[in-house]
Amino acid sequence: MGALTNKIVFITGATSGIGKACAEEFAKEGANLILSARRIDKLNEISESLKNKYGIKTYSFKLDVRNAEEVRRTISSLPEEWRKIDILINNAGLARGYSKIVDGEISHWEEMIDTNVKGLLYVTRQILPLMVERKSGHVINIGSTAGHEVYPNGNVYCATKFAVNALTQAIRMETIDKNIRVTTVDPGMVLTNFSNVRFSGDTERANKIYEGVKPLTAEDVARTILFCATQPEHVNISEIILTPIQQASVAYIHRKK
Ligand code: NDP
Ligand code: 8X3
Repeated sequence: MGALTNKIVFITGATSGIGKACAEEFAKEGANLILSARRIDKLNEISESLKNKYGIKTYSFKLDVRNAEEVRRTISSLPEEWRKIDILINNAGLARGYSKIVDGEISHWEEMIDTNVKGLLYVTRQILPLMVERKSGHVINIGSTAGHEVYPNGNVYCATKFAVNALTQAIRMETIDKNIRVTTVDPGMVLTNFSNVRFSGDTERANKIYEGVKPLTAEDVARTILFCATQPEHVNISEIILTPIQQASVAYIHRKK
């Protein structure tokens, strides 16, 4: 028996990086998984592999968290046996671009705000009522050190992660009498596809971000998320900030030559 046997965990953005690593870590503990993201082929591959490896159940579907109607339709039509969601991991997110506001691309701002803030809200709006009804559940948002400190050229991405931090606090207060746990896990530099997405496939620029640093791995973050999810039921971890040992703040980084 794993620590989460028979629990249902819903993960957004499960095709890559932290979301994918969470799927693996939670499957190891016996959780049944609802996996969502836009790339359905990749999602199905991950889902099949976890079922075979850990003997868990999975339910996967294509979901773009930016589309409020798609979020409403897909979640409201979950089969009955999948509606008792114990843990929601609001992970889907991205940074796009790295410019000063004076030079900013409006489409980049919209993509980040629509995904990181509005997408998180749309998904939470559908799943939180199910938790409130059952007086049980755990919402885990993936924030960032960028939700605590701003850095030049990070502007809108940072603003979205500050918003995640604010929304986490709001959900926590608003469900205080509903026996629901609410957590934000806020990593610094993690080696995933994040920087490739930020620089729209310019791998040279993306790789420079990690020059001389040993970044966190997606598995490091997933294990931290699992830690939050496996505490005794009366314990709420509000916030965890984790960074590589070489990173003391978003922009204060010791790079080995
Ligand atoms: P990845 O790019 O590796 O993974 C991002 C995941 O989000 C993918 O599975 C992607 O799936 C999904 N996603 C993106 N947009 C959407 C969308 N509109 N709808 C549904 N799913 C979407 O990056 P990370 O794993 O690093 O990022 C995960 C989270 O961690 C993000 O919220 C990010 O801000 C946060 N974070 C990352 C850090 C880092 O340094 N890497 C540090 C701190 C926080 P698909 O494309 O298939 O839809
Ligand atoms: C990602 C970390 O420092 O690139 O959330 O903004 S950073």
